[in-house]
Amino acid sequence: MSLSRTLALIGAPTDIGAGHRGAVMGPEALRVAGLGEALRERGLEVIDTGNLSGPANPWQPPVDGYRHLPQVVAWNQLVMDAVRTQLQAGRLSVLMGGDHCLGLGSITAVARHCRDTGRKLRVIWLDAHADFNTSDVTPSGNVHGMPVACLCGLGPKELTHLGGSSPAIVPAEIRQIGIRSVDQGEKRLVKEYGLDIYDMRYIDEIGMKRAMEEALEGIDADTHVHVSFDVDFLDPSIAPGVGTTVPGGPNYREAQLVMEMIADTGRLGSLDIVELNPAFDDHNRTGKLAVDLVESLFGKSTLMRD
Ligand code: 6HN
Ligand code: MN
Ligand code: MN
Ligand code: MN
Repeated sequence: MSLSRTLALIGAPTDIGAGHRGAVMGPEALRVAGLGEALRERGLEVIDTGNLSGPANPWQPPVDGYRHLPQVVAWNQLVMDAVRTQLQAGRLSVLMGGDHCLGLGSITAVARHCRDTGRKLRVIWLDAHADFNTSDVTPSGNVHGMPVACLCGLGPKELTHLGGSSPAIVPAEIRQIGIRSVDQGEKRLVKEYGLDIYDMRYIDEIGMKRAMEEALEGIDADTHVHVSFDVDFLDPSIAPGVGTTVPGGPNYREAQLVMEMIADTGRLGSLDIVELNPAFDDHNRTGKLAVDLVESLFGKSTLMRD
């Protein structure tokens, strides 16, 4: 089974799940940074499907522990349907967010596609945060801090059952890399659910190469790899264009190595690029870096290797 060489870009311009305004501009910043052209240069046929159109951000305080829940549900339904349509058409799907609450809709669609086609799923979640909060423990009510919990069946029914059945994925299908900010109650939950977290301390101690070897272990010809790339994964010194910076993230080469090692699996089937916030960026520097890293994710390397 060989992976598709046709790729669909899906824009989801919203900051509905975030605590800062601005991720709504993410898809356009990625286009301006040349995402489509860069992927074409990698030999892929790229179709830009344009932007989804969902509810505006009413910018309200949380209700029962969730901010903008109805709008978050609406956006995730749109994303789920769009990703599903592209995967069913045999295309690689690339979601351009938007904030990370959209990972829920994207991965729900990917998980369903894997079930329908009898493939295994491996989600590689690149992030400073575990995104495993619930309404009881969230410090903010922002749903971009909750998508992994919802995917694992923990959260409001509208989100946990987005794709019909719940949970959409099991913790054994996901590896989280680069984590360095986990909230107090969230710590207890990720332990209870047994999430496989490669936090920055672990990466510092064993090195990115070994951490990634462990995270990618077991991927075979029947595995669909989904990468959920929260741009705040990167150290803020190289990627200031995000709303929730956390110091102590991967540097430029560590981040490239992550992408190169995922590319080497040859199993990448779908991608989210989320949390890019041009309002915090410096001349689209973070957008350009994201494109540079995505080129590596699609196999651009310094030398020919085999
Ligand atoms: N993201 N843990 C914090 C919260 O409010 O729940 C921050 C979450 C950030 C989420 O960056 O995708
Ligand atoms: Mn995130
Ligand atoms: Mn994050
Ligand atoms: Mn380091």
